[in-house]
Amino acid sequence: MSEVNHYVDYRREGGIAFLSMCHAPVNTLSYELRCAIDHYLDVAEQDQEVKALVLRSELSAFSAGADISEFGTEKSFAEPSLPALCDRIDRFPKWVIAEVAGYALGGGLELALAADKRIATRGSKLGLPEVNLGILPGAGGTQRLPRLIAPSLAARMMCDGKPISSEQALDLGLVNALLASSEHSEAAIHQLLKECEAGTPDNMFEQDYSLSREEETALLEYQAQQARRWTGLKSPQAIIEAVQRGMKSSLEDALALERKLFNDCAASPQARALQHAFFAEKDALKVPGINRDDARLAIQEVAIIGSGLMGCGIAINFLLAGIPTRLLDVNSEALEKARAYIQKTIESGRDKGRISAQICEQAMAALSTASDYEDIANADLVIEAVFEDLTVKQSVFKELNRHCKAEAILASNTSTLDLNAIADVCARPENVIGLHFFSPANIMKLLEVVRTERTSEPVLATCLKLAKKINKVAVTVGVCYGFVGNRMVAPYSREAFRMVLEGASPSQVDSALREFGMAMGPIEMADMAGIDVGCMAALANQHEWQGEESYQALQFALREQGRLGQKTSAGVYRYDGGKKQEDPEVLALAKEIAQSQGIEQRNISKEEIIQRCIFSLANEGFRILEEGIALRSGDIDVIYLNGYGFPRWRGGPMQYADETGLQNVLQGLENLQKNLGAYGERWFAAAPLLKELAQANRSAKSFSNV
Ligand code: T1G
Repeated sequence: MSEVNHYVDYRREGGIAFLSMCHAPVNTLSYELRCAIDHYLDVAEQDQEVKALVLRSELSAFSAGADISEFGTEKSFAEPSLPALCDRIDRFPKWVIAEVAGYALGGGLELALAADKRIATRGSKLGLPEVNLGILPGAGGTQRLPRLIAPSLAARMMCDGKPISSEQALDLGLVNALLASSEHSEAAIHQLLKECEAGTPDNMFEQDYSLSREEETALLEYQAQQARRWTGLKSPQAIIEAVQRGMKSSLEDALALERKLFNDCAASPQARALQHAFFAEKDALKVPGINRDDARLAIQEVAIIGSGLMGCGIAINFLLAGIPTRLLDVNSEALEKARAYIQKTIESGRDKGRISAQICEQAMAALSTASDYEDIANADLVIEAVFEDLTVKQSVFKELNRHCKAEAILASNTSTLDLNAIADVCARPENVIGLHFFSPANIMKLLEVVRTERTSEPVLATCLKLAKKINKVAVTVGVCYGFVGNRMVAPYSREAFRMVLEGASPSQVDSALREFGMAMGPIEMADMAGIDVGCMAALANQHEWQGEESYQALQFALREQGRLGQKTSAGVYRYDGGKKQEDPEVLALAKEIAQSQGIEQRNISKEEIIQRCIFSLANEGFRILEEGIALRSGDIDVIYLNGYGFPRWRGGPMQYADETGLQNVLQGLENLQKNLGAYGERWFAAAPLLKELAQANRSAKSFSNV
């Protein structure tokens, strides 16, 4: 007999019932799918012919877990809830085998853990990634996994949130058999059932478990090792508690503990932030009128103009994706250095186990160099990564115009300049786009894809599709000075340097922002990027700060002294032997500048430091939204999470503003405007869109340019 509904295909062959989930695209365990599974569990339980049940998928993946879009709605826990479904499978009176193909994640793996046996196709992935969403496995995973494999390894798997391969799962005893492919499952299933014949189906509720001293020690040692990485995070600690206490309790009590810990985490701002980040990264790829799958332009050869650090980093992305890449530079010595740098970087990835030897070999074979524009005439995509000067870039594009084939995509890696002005010198401006990589370009995930007024849809679609191929998180933005990321970092950095003039020490500013969760403080970031680079950007953007020299004065003074940051072992900080130290000379210089500008020095609280920097960041984000430079607030968050070290568990500057409440952000800006005299008057005027949304009691997320 066989029945199909939208969610499950059910059939019985002899004594074995096959319950195949078919809820496209990834079998998320929505309320409807849970009801269908529950219904066919009834059918299998009542059918006397059925001796065993196989839980599998008709799709390429077993299941992506609970439906995250249901979170916060009553559907999420409407019966049959996922925990109840797993408990039912655990107690099921007949043998249950889970057949995993593709991946079983979150609640999907928890369903499989509740089965008596698990078989998996080679290359499939099994994981409990809930920690990445600010929660923990909430359908028995924190209790069944440590009852199937070593508890300390189970905790590590849940706290890392990364899936393991089916081969690793076999080694750990998490799966009972591996399949070459799902076509071969019948034989494995019959073999497993034969082994089970003598026994009765497992029921974890009726078995005793304990946590050995060694395992508890290993668990606590792991927790101690991770303390720094888990700063600000709730759910990893909750997982450790769930395993440590749950393993000393009956499964019934342990599941009740899991439920309590899950609800605590699920109600936290960081769960909202991490789930926001998950969907924001998916939404960022949705650009009106653009379908990545429509990307008609095949990119089979890439050329990079400029063999500096950025050019090499960009090239490595394409080489590792197996795309032939030619590095062009007029200086042959620079090309040799570049080739050596690229080889060293890729081989170091291989030696650290991040890249296979085969990928490493293919990558180096795909690299070529050239010194003449004629040599890149056949490139499908050319990315210019030369000196950040508009005239220089325009001259490069004139050459590209002359030598590249008509359909070639011509991209600039500029981080601030006017791409419309670059497109103006091209015969085919519709082929011009910005691909703003972040240094180091082979490491940083973020790619700002900058569309000019004339960039064509096929060119944009091709670049978005290519971004996924080179494993980048792409966000489509419009043209303005600094696009989104760098434009917002200007006021953020302005406040940091201004507060040093007002009496805060650089390390006070940086440690306040690090404590907030930023990967680096704004001042140490300026030292890393180069004080001269900051000054150059300021001069290029002079219209923004004309007549307000205060906050740039310290950087220009340092540049005059040749203190350019880490690269000269002295910038705002000193770097003697690489160790960063506060420099009294800089504090004295800041005081002198403050006096010359009539700025009264005072103690500045950590709260003020954070508010002035982060509210300035968000305020600029609202201006960017109202100008249509970014499509949605989530796009801005994705940029800050993936390119500027903003803490993921806060969701991004716009999510932070929403979590703070826009009225509170508005009130904060108004207070700063009032309390900081003429400077505050000038720089803390709230963006009109922020005012509008705050007064309408709306969120940044509720606004969209889509
Ligand atoms: N819930 C809702 N939608 C999901 C989803 C999920 N769990 N997983 C994927 N999608 C959507 C995604 O937004 C996209 O939608 C489409 O499916 C294709 O995904 C109780 C509580 C599974 C590895 O954290 O990691 O179980 O954009 O483009 O690149 O303990 O999606 O097409 O409209 O990403 O092949 C735990 C999250 C949930 C897995 C597939 N599970 N998903 O990657 O396709 S919490 C996760 C992923 C839980 C239990 C707890 C990836 C993927 P759209 P995609 P992909």
